[in-house]
Amino acid sequence: MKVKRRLDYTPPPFTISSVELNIKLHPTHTRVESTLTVSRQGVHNEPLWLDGEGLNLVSVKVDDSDITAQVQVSETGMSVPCTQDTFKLHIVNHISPSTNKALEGLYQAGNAYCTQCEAEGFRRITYFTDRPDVLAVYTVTLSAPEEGYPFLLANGNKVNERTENGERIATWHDPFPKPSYLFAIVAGDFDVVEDNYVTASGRDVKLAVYVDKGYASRATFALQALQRAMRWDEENYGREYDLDVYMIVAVDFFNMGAMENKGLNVFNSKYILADNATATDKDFFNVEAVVAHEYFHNWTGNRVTCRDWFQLSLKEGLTVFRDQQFSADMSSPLSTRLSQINIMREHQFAEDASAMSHPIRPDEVIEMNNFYTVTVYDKGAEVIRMLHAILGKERFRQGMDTYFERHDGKAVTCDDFVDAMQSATTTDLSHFRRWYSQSGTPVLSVGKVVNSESGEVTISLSQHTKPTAGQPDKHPLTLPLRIACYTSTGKVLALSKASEGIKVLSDDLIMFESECAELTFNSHDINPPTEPVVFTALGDFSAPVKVEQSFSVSERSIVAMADPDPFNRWDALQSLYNEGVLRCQAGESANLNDLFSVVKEVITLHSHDAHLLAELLSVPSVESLIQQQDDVDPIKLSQARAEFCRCLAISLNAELTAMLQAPSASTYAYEQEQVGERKLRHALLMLLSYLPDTNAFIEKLYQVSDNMTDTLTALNAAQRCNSQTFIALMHDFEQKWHGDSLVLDKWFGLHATQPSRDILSTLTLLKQHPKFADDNPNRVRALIGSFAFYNTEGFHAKDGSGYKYVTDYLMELDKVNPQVAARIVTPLIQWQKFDQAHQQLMKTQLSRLLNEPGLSKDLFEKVSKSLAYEQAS
Ligand code: B3K
Ligand code: ZN
Repeated sequence: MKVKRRLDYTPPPFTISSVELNIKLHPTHTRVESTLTVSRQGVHNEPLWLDGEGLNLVSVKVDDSDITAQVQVSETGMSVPCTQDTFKLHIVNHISPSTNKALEGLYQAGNAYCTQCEAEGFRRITYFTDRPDVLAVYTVTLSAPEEGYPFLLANGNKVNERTENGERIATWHDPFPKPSYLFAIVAGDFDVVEDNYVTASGRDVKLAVYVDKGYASRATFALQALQRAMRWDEENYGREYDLDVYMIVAVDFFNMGAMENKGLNVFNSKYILADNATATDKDFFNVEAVVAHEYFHNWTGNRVTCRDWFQLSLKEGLTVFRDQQFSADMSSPLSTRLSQINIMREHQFAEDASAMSHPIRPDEVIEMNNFYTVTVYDKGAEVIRMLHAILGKERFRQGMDTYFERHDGKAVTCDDFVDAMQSATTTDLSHFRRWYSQSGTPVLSVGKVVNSESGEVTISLSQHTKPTAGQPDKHPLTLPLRIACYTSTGKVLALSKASEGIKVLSDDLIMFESECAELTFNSHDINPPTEPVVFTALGDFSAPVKVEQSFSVSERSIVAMADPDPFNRWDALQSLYNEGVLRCQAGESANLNDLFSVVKEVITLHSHDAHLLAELLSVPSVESLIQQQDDVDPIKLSQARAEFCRCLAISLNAELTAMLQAPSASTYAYEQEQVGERKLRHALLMLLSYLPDTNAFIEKLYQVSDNMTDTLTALNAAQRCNSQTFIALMHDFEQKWHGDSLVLDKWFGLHATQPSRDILSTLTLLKQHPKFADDNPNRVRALIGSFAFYNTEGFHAKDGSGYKYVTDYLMELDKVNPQVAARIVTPLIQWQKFDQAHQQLMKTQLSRLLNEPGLSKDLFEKVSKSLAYEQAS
């Protein structure tokens, strides 16, 4: 299959400055009439190439002459002979939205029509130069039966609406030139929640959220989140909204989270609908974050867009960074940061260790949809965060202002972005740019020598990145390190010397750019041998790296108690837990008391802060533990983790039980104090559920809970604690919520992650559930996705049955929705970390997939890379 390469970029031979679309909606015969204003760029005689897939072409005219017979049509597009330099091209084609189950282009979601064009979906609607550096002004006329389609929506501002012979006809005009991937239309009947927003400069903007009938009350939180995001972007980045109306439509059938189409976002209903009875605290958090993310794209993505898809992180990494800043301002900054770090450690490090490892700006792509990854998004955001640390808040803002000034209305590259940042600082960023081209997770090794005579503390730093798929040679990267050196009583040592390879940016921030280097700290009035000194290098997880540093248990205890940085304090306990799991794996579960006494001390110190306590009491997930080891037997690891949790719960039973409280009398609200209380209850129960006598509390919690967070805490705990209780509560839950698809997804997910011996029969039964459907991505992700990603013992079963089950399903799903299939295959291609036996079983299934006739590009790219990596490694 065809590989596209970043370095092959050439500017488009033709541009299209305006597009007029006339779309007459019909389930199987939607008629699309398109009039394009085309201009040749430069001097050449090439024909005009237009992308088009799955289209039924009716006619083509250049200006007024019919050239249908002269065009050459293939499966991927058409070639149009043309002699003029500027001309109008008139195309008519048909498409069938009701049979479009891949959910790319125009499709039906329930009774409504909607579109998804990023990355390359516009070519499934009509013929076009479907690449992000062709920016055009769109005028769109939609028509559909008056009955059933009271709302006809498109990008921009509505300029006309009328009815004619039972048809509704609406015309929209978007004055901002945009790439085709931001095009959207929606038609259907909805409940609408409306409000307005007055921008900083006094312009009145109409806001509207469209949801399924009967769901209006679940849309108000999203609308308010939008208003908060609009204000925040004005206050923090000086960015205002630019159209007269901002619309969000929520649909139940959607391949991912949401889409930032200009003025007309389309969302997975999961990230819009939220009320006190059905949404968890995490759901509220996610709704606010995703609404903000799509809104922030209006500047970082829409006004300034990507030149080509290899530059995706230009808009995604930056917009994720912006939504992370926003979320930290709206909720608990520490929990927000820790959940981002967990995503990096559980998922991004895993991707970087696999055959799909790629730089945040990839070099080669077969199917672009495969590159909406944790690397491009989350590591991309970490790269922006590093720039933010290096430049500091003010200069970073200056750099952003320059970026917008220089590039508004243009399609640009990651290099253009770094150039704008460089203009705001005297710190040389040329070495930093390597983060855009080098893949893999660097390992930072830290050593410490204390000279008892001089009192000097010498820290040695070195960095190394293992070869990754397609990149055998690695170079040192620029690592901004937030450092601290202090004694057990909290006395801070001053940095006195930094060797070559290090730039000191401030008292606690350095840039480490070489393979190895040294720092020297002066201990003046303290006496290191008697007062132990510790050094930490990665406050706030200041670079996306793994750290290797030998810490004794007592040094970790000092860090957990005294480090100035909350991430370091949390991480010190995480590494103690990691060590505890390792000891359990080695059969030493009787030897954990030294660890537990540190945990006790730390939680006593922080007993007043529920948010922090909840984080401190969370044992690293199996997924993040896997990234700390090689040659992993996932079943043994999962059992060792469970054993560790059980021992921890026994040892801390008194403390944990004392902190465990039933929900307070106040009714549920998504507000931070309550969120902290529920989060702590969850963390405590996740440990105490290893002890059988917690069952009564779990049942009680389920009965008294007035909110989805506590209800799910009870179900999660029951899943671990007592299978009879779990079955009974799940039955009750289904009775209550079977009519509510978002809540029902949680129920499917809980079934899929249960540690049961006959999990595969459970899955088979659930696939036959009347509410399960292969063409509903949320359902498929809830059942099969949750199993593959999070049911360690089921998915990695020794006999390979879990792998086979998922593979069999993917073969079917690939025919319906290749994008979703290619997401769910992720855990299967990440075999590198496992022992030989598991690797072999995983590869056997990957080979079966690769041999499947008619495999999609999406699965082919991931599976073939994964198997080819085997030969190379
Ligand atoms: N830009 C979209 C993602 C599109 C994914 C295409 N397969 C959502 C977002 O990141 O905001
Ligand atoms: Zn995005």
